[in-house]
Amino acid sequence: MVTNQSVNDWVKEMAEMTNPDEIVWIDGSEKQLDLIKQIALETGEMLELNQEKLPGCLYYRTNPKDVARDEKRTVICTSRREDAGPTNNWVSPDEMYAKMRKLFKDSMKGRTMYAIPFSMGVVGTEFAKIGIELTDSIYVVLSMAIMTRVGQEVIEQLNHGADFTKCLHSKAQINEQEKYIAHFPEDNTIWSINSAYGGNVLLGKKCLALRIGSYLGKQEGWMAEHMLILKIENEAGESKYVCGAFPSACGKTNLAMLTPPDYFKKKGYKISTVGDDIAWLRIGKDGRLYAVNPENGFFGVAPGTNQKSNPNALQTTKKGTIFTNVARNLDDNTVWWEKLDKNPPENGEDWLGNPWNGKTSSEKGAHPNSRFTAPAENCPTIADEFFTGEGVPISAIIFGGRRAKAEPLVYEAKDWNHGVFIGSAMASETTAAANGQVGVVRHDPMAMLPFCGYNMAEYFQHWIDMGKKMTNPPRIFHVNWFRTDENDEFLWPGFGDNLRVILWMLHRCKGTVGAVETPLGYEPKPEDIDVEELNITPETLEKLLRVDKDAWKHEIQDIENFYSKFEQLPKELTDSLEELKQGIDKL
Ligand code: SAT
Ligand code: MN
Repeated sequence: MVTNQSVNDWVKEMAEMTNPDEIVWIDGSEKQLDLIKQIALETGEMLELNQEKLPGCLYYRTNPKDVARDEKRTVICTSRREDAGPTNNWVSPDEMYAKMRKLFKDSMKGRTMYAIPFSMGVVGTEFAKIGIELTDSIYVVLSMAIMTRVGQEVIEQLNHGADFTKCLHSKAQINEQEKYIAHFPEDNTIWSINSAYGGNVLLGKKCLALRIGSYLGKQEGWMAEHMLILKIENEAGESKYVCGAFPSACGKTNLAMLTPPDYFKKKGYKISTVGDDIAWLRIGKDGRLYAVNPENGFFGVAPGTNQKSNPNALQTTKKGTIFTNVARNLDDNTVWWEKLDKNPPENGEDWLGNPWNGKTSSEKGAHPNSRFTAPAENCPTIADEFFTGEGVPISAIIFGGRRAKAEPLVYEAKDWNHGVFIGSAMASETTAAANGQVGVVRHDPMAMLPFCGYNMAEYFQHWIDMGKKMTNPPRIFHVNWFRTDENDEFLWPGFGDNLRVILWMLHRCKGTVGAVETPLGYEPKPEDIDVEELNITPETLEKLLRVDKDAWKHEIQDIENFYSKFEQLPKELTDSLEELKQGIDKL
């Protein structure tokens, strides 16, 4: 029972506005979640999948116009416009509250309001933050129960007076004209309406853990980042941890669950997964940076996930998973998506619910941004440290994007501030994870463009300030697994072989290999990347590492254009840009 008066007052106020038939507090018990699941099955909101092959798994379909994050409808509501900055949509809090109150009025009439007490991070740890999401969607309840830590322990924290983020969601009418995902950082509040797609409605994830989280991190001296966290154990049994920031749908889940090539496996290398999407980072007493994954599950892109690309992710989805907007095999009531295997169902149903023959149809069965929502504990490679929530010391931060040209396979920043510059200047081809055109290059600093909850110039400054506070900061690297040749073929095999590049980074951290200085930063000497048992020619490696003068002249112009959005950028960044320009000119 919730005895915290401010919680009860707030829930009452929200219920008066949205007018649900009843309010149900989620206690996180299996019994209650099962009951709620039964309701979803009875109303047809969700479907049960083959319980022998996929025990505890459910199927869900969103409205066809509601299949991805909607950046145009995502707003940051701060009193002053400049606090949201030039990269966010801004509306004043008063105006947005007024507009949304009208939309929320009676939006839950005839429905149940579920109150979900949740924690991002292991309850009670230094890193953890609490939220309550009020929602009229069972899909949200069941998904939040996978993605966050839900229930009694959180209620106890609240009853002890813990601060919490006030999250309100109503699917309302799923009216795309009136869809809003609004953040009120000054009030620690998130309101989302007229969507039922994960990124817009699982408010603990991008909304709290990144947008509100980044704002809180700036105030409180920590960082909320769009990063995977990976553990690497070497042949001597030593463990190292790295974080990687990549835009949505650029392979973070695959990198986080990487399977080492046989050659490294035989030598005793082992990879474990701490997180695949979000990292919260704090400086430890020893002056190093420590990371936790605040989530409790994976909300991964289904298409492209297969036994070869990511067997661990596939295994993770075999029980207790919700599949959204994938195709169904009606013969055995299982799921299918593009590139799962070479055996699409003949008697299938596509993500829209239409009859679909995967053998003959030229249409896609699954939506390109179809997803699995799977418990982290299912993951065969999940790291022990995930469960303690204590924070792992980070040796290296990796920035990367999806870039056919220009960006080399890997380079290392000269120092922390130069690394901040590299992160601020990174760009990537857009993917199906957000509404809009796919495949256009856009600047996405630190992969946080859609997720930074305040002015990005101040966010860059925060990065620089954090660097000053660390006596032993992580080294910073930039990677590009996606560079192509003249025939548009990928030059680098990617997936498990990315370990080879990460091992070079760890050698750099230890100081056991040298490097070549380029205008971009330090690149590997080709012989220092271990390509044993990999079929790659020295010419290909050379192409992967080449700094192309003309391409970089364009790149610099693009960075200048992007930077011109900001009124004031940290001098450290503009100095680095100037230095890069001079270096490229001299090539
Ligand atoms: O849809 S989510 O924002 O949760 C996933 C992503 O786009 O990174
Ligand atoms: Mn993401």
